[in-house]
Amino acid sequence: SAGTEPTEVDAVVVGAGFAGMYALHRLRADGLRVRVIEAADGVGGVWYWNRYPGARCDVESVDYSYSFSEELQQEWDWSEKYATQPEILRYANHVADRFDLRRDITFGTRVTDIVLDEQALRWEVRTGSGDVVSTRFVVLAVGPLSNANIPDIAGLDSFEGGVFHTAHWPHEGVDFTGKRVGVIGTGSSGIQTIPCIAEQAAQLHVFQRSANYSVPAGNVPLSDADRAAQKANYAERRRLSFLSGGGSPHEAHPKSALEASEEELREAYERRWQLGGVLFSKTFPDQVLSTEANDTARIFWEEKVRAVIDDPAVAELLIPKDHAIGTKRICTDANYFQTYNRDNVNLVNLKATPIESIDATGVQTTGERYELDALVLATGFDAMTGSMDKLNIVGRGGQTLKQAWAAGPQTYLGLSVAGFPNLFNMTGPGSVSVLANMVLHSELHVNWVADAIAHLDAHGAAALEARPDAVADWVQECTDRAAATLMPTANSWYVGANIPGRPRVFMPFVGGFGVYGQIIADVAAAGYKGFDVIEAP
Ligand code: NA7
Repeated sequence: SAGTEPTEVDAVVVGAGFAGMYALHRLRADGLRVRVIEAADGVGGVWYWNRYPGARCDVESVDYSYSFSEELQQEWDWSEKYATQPEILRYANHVADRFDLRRDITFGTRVTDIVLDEQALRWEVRTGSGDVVSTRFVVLAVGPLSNANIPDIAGLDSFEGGVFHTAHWPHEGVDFTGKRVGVIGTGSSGIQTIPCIAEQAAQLHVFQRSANYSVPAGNVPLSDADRAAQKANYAERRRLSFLSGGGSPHEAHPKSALEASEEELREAYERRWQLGGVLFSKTFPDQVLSTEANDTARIFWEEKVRAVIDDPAVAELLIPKDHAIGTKRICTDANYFQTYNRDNVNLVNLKATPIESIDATGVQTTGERYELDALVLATGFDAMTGSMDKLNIVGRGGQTLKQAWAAGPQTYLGLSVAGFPNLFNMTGPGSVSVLANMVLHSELHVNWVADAIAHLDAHGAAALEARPDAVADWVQECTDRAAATLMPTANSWYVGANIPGRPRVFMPFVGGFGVYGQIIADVAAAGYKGFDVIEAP
């Protein structure tokens, strides 16, 4: 509560998801006074909010978990290869209890303003509850996929059935039994939830704007023997993960897709298909580097998907025509495409007949009208920068972060912004971010920041601030690396294409998690090259 909160701290952490929780643990262990401010009533970030039926991680549980504590790794038992949302949330709560995190977290409170005092080099953090905290460091751990995108559709507010965004799902759940349900959106969230809702609802209409690539998730329960093997091998697995492209151990085929024979291609894709999971899009090392290589995966995928859909006309609509496979995050599913064989499921092609309006009882497209009792918005997020834009972050000269990023996010290493000393951003634009395992990425970032703070203190320095030239170089490097791939060619949320008015900039660093980790470590080892280390005022 406001009364018991310290008004002077060393670090304010915004958000108590995986990055924020570890930031608290690590910085507190380093002797800092830390205050975490979290809008939700509990820890877990995206796993607190995204409670829709079918919500599950697409990174293996053994990887999508903290590595910082060997005791934690050994004592926690994952029940499935890919954990469900409730299990991940239980894990987050377990971590909060085990490391006594809650006493330094203010829940149910939203940060509104973060304003620099340029003379003192301190930040004033204000919250919606009227709290004011003065701090030396700010760690933004708000998450790249946390600001829900509510589509701008005429009449949406007038709908009298329930409207449920996947990222704001009611805690008590929703019973669709006997109901006529509409789902708008066929990204990862839609593709996970549609098969579950189809089993319950009387009738399900799926409103699809763009078809998406999805592969079988390949989830399986873990046996005691599986868990024992994982626990015995953690050290090596983590070592490989921190060197890997995406934060989980993976070895691509030794050949380029263009060098491989027809038989080798088929064998490799089939093996990945049977295993399941997002690594299908990394079967060959060059799959997103050229259209020719990409086509080998796309053709295999199409054949697999057409084979399980009864109606060829429906199959045609479900096959993407507008982007290369893997250039939007590939989705993983359990019987998604088969769901369209059900009598109670209907696919509405919004490309042919866009939604005109919504009223009290249904959705009107330019083609037909659909009477509905409930509407699910699986419409995603104002990704990467959306949650930071909602904060009034004011740096040097009264410039806001939003102004500084008007032409797209401008960071050095994804960690720091010129004009915003001692403000660090976790897993956002300019870092590998959503292209990697976010738990290990969070650890990497937090450890880097904690080491940087220790460096400042060891040298009696006040602040670390990215230099404008280093920012310009980093933005260029991220752009160049992306341009050497097919990744920026898709209208994805990686380039902000899903939000009207966003500048088109490819935001994540595509060079790989291991490479990125080495780059930021080298910068630190070189005495924070590219940063100004500012003396005490
Ligand atoms: P996504 O992947 O952004 O998917 C959102 C879906 O909603 C996508 O199919 C969109 O179509 C659709 N959408 C968005 N706005 C509209 C409007 N106005 N009308 C119709 N359809 C719309 O979000 P998810 O939550 O599924 O997944 C986000 C990430 O979370 C995922 O990649 C994982 O990393 C975890 P579009 O493709 O834009 O035509």
